Formats: sequence, C-alpha cells, structure tokens
Amino acid sequence: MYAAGTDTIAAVATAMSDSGIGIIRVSGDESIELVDAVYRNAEGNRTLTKYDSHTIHYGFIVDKDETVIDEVMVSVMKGPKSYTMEDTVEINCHGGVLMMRRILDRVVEAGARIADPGEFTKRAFLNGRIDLSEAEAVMDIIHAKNDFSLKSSVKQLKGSVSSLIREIREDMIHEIAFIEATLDDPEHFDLEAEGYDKILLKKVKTIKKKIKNLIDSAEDGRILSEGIRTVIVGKPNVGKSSLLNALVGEDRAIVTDVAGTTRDILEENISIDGIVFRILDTAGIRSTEDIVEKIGVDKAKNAVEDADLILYVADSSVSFDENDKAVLEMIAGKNTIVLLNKSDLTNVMTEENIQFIASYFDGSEKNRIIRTSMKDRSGIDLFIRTVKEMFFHGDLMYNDEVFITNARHKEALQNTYDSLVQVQKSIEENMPEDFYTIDLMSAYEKLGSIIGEAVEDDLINEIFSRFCMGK
Ligand SMILES: Nc1nc2c(ncn2[C@@H]2O[C@H](COP(=O)(O)OP(=O)(O)OP(=O)(O)O)[C@@H](O)[C@H]2O)c(=O)[nH]1
Ligand SMILES: [Mg+2]
Repeated sequence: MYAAGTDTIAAVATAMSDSGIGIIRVSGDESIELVDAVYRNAEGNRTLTKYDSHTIHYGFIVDKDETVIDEVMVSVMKGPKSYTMEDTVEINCHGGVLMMRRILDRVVEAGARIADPGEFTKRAFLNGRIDLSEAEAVMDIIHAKNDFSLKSSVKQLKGSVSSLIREIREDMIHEIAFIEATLDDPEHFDLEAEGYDKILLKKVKTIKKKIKNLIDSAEDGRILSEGIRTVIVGKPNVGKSSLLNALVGEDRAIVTDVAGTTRDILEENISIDGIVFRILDTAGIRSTEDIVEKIGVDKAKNAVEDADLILYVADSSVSFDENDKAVLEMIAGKNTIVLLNKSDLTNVMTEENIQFIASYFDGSEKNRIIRTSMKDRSGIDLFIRTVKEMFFHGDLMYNDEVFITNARHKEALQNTYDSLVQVQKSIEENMPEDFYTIDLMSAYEKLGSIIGEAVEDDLINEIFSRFCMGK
C-alpha cells in the first residue's frame, strides 16, 4: 500500500474571509508538541501535551516573545481516532483573515509545513480510514450546490458506492480464483466437461447487468446534481422570457411587446420541487437581417444541440406560421414540452396546427402539449408534473438509490463493462480458459480503481490536488 508522510502539516481549514471563528488544523506525529510550543493555558503554562484525547481547552497563542496573539480554544485529537488517523490539533481562533494567517505562520515557525490542497483527506485515504470514492465524496460535499448532490455525496462518504463495488469485485475474484485453481490442477478438473462455461457465462452476464445499471444511473445522477439543461425556444414575442421569469419567480429577463426583445442567451439555475433546472432563455427564431438578432438566433440553435429538455413556446393567440415550422425543424426528435401560451387570450390555434406540432415528436409526446398563461400562471403546475414524469417516472427516488455522480467512476465502469464484454466473447467462442481470467482480471482492476485499489500514484495526486486548502 501507500506510505503516508509523517511530517506535520498545517492549514487554515475555514474560509479565508472574515468570519466569527477561524480554524487552523494541524496534523502529524508532532502536531501536539508543535502547537504546545505556541499555546499557553489561562495561567500562562505549556500544558497541551498533558491533555487527554478529544478534549478542548481555553488559552492563548503567543508570539516568540510571549506576547499574546489571540485568545483561542484548542482541541486535541490523538490518532487513530481523528480525521487523518494522525495526532491532530485544531486551533479555534477569531476568524479574521489576518489573524488566521498570523497563527498559521506561528505554527509553521514552530516546525509545521503548509499542507497541500486536499492533503488532510489524502492522509485519511493513505492511512486507510476511507477509500478513494469516499475521499472524493468529501470534495463533492464541499462543492454540492443542491440537496440532491449533498445527499448523494454524504451517502457516498458513508460507503454506498464502495460497498456496491466491493460486492461485485468479490464475485469476480471468486470466479478468477476458481478458474486459476482448476488450470493449476487439470487432472482433477475439466472446466468444459463440468459445464462450468455455461455457469460462468451466466455469472458474467449478471455482473455486466449490474455494471450497466450503475452506468445508467450516472445519467440520472448528472441530471439531478447539475440540473436539467433546459432551453426555451420559439418564434419572437410568444412569451419565452415571461416563462423564464415565471419559473425564476422574479423579473430576470426583459419582457416587452416588441418582437425580438431577447438577443443574447440568458442562463438561470432554478430549483422547483427538488428538481434543478439550468434554464436558458433564447432569442426568438425568425429569419432576420438584423445582425445582432441573427447571432442570437444562431446561439439559440447551438443551445438546442446539447439540451436535455426543450420548452417550445407557441403563442395560441396568433396564427401558426413559417417561423413556428422553422423552430419545429430545429428541435425535431428532442425531449420537448410544448407550451401553448397566452391561453388567457382568444385561441386561434387549430386542431390541425396541434396535430402538425405533434407530428414532429413520437406519439407519446402528444400529451406533452400544455396550455399555459404567463399572465395568470396557469399550466405551470402541470408543466412541473410533466417534467417529473419525463425524467424520473413521476418519482424522485433518490432517497435509497445509489447514483454514480463522478465522471471518473463512470469511465471506470465503462472500461469494466468493455472487459466483461470480452470475457463473454471468449466464453461464447470457446477460447482457452486462461483468456477468461485475463479479461476478468482486467475488469476487476478497472472496477477497483473507483475505490482506489491499485491506483497509480499520479492519479491519487491528481484527485487530491483538486481539493481546497485545509481539507
Ligand atoms: N396575455 C398574455 N400575454 C403574455 C403572456 N406571456 C407573455 N405575454 C406578453 O407577450 C409579450 C412578449 O413576451 P416575452 O416574454 O418578451 O416574449 P419572448 O418570447 O421572450 O419574445 P422575444 O424575446 O422577442 O423573442 C409581452 O408583452 C408579454 O407581457 C401570456 O400568457 N398572456
Ligand atoms: Mg425574450
């Protein structure tokens, strides 16, 4: 395994901005002695090395000449029961940026080294307290931007992803060991004669299915954590910007009765009923000579390409025309909800028009046509229900499901899957048994990279360097 560095590291663990309390975290073999050199208790004595583990103490950090730098609370946590599994001291000081720097400097003067970003968590990993996917979850928790990300990262930290991966790997190694053992003893075992090939094939297929489910969960995971990439399109003046404003709940986009009001793309992140939308309002689509508007129309077309969801807004109070057709051409085949807006005004949209719109999507899309009015907010609830139906089959089930939310994990799963395809092929083509173990072993290793088994040092360094200071 890896050997963790034993030198003592220090960093400001809280945000580097003025706040009530700042924490300087110190970890390593000499952390307690080292902070002892700069800490004095209420009576002015050096007492830190005498304290029990997991206790917190009032006192002062002092300068070389014994003048007081700050009044502090210092907690002592002896390894292995600490975040890093090493002796750790945390100094709670007043949270001014200058103060935190001074105390950190003082600890460094006493012999600590400034920690690299993520180094505390890296030590927790290298010392074996958490595995790699759990360490990555720490970073995801810090960066979580919404409830789903937070919940799923906390679950990952508690080992939800790791235990699934370990289970699947156990199945694999069991088969590998069995094949290896029989290959070593051909006189007693004949794999083919025993019908083992068929049994193995079945097992490989089951494992493949599990891996596939995890890969698929990554798509839902991405949508839940990053948000549904939603693009509002339609011809000018139909109420696209009004829809954005209604969803955001405030006047973010300029709305006027002049067609061609929106020129550039406006992006907003909103959360409705636990669903996060990254929502883009675009320029109305029409053929135009206006150069600025033209650029806006091109941008809208680009945005449509990588959208998860299109909101096609049509104005039911004006006649359906060539511009609407141009929009439909642009979004054909995409996940679309059609909003027939301005339903508070007299409807001029014919049944034929609606049939025509529906013909651009498959049959199921038909019930995704919703009448709305941004004036009286009608149809918005139905719209939200429709989104849930489309993306989550009506339910947001993320309470007990495990989602893959990390791109590195997804790639490792894909590689594992590819190796399993090879195993299946070798069995089906009656290749020699040692072919099975080579690919099965490679699948086993690729899957192991998720939890940090047999991961190259470079990869480890790369992962932890993305952390923030003090974590
Ligand atoms: N009566 C009524 N008016 C609406 C409704 N939605 C929008 N409007 C009005 O329609 C006009 C155009 O609205 P916008 O939201 O700017 O339309 P847009 O599609 O963003 O227009 P462009 O940016 O020019 O493409 C404004 O005067 C809105 O107040 C609605 O549901 N009912
Ligand atoms: Mg607009």
